[in-house]
Amino acid sequence: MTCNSVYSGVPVSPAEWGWKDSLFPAAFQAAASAGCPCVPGRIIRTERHAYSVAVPLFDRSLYEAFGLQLEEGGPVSGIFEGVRVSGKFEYRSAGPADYPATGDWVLVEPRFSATNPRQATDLVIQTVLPRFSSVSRTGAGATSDSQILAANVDTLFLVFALDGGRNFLERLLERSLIVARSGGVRPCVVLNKADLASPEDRAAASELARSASGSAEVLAVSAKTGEGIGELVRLVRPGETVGVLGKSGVGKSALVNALERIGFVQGSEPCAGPAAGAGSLFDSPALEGEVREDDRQGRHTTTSSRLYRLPSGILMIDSPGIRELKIWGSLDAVDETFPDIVALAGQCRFADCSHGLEAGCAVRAALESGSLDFARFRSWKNLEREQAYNERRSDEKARREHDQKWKNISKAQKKLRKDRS
Ligand SMILES: Nc1nc2c(ncn2[C@@H]2O[C@H](COP(=O)(O)OP(=O)(O)OP(=O)(O)O)[C@@H](O)[C@H]2O)c(=O)[nH]1
Ligand SMILES: [Mg+2]
Ligand SMILES: [Zn+2]
Repeated sequence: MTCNSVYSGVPVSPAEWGWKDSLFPAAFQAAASAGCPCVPGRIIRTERHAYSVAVPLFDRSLYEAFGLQLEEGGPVSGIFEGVRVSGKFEYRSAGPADYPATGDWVLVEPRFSATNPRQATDLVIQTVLPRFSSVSRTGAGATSDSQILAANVDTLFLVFALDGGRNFLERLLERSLIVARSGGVRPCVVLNKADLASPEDRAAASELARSASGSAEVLAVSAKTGEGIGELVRLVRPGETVGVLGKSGVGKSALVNALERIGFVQGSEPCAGPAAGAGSLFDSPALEGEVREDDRQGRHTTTSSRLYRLPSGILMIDSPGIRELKIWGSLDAVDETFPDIVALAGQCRFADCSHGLEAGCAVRAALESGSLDFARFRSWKNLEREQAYNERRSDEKARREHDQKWKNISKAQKKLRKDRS
């Protein structure tokens, strides 16, 4: 199969695709263990098992170190579509979480044209570089059944809609904060559709969100009128990757488009249209859907995650809406989201207090005095229980998968020996 380079030779630097120099050592190591001449590229779109990969231009010395012979025409670069993983990759993978996700850095091996050795006609994905962060909607991260919405994300917009429907829920906010924090991503709460809310409702939702979010920023914005979008852009630096998490219809894709329209790099004059070359929205804006009139729920318009390079230099990954957040993060991330309760629990007389009927329980005292909201306490209890269960389950599963992988390898080796003899 041949894949097409859509913007071949567009001179976009690695940093403009969100590359961090801390990834170099991992890339070298992966290239050495893959034993092939490879270049790093970033997954910008995932469509079943075909990927779109942006391959930036690295310094010449990098290609030489990777063992890639360069012709006069220079190294491979551009946006490639329909890229697949190698057979070896498939053989080694235990499950979906091992496969590339949008935002991943991968090592791709270029295959050159027989008639023109300078022209790469095909790319094959050999390795996924270790993720520095991820937004995962199921599974405890380490196991193969977790579904990764976006990888290598710096900031995650937790998007809610102030449209009077059930689109701003404290409980969902708590879960979303845990998803961000356990994935190693900085959360930022975005209350969208502020144009549809009365000033009172807006102030009340902002206040509620602030008290639940701790140190995370909270902004009320409107993707429709553009209100607050400037402030949102200023929270992120060019070259950073932003993900979005929220229910269908809250306006995640509309936010991507609103940020696209803003079109300026911080501290500089607004520029006209998309940045030159390797297009921001390289063929179309993010698709926006309708919401149902009765309950304001969306229709799952966005069906797969996709990375956009915006004129402001920000990289944005638009993701499908979440139906329910069965988050599986870490217990640490739960604690970080409920610092008030953790502090109270620290004052209980017994270290293993279950905050039931024990004497000297500071949590129960706070509940009785009304200084701690009962719904918040119940939510914390449930999340702690859920997390503890998931952590146990994931440890077990990781062990089973490890065993299975080795069983497969030894089976394959046995067969190989038999075939040879
Ligand atoms: N009034 C108003 N409407 C908005 C705003 N943002 C988005 N919308 C509308 O809300 C609808 C849903 O927006 P989308 O951007 O498709 O929502 P989404 O979160 O991407 O939904 P999925 O892709 O299904 O997960 C569209 O009709 C948008 O035009 C806003 O700030 N104000
Ligand atoms: Mg969408
Ligand atoms: Zn207690």
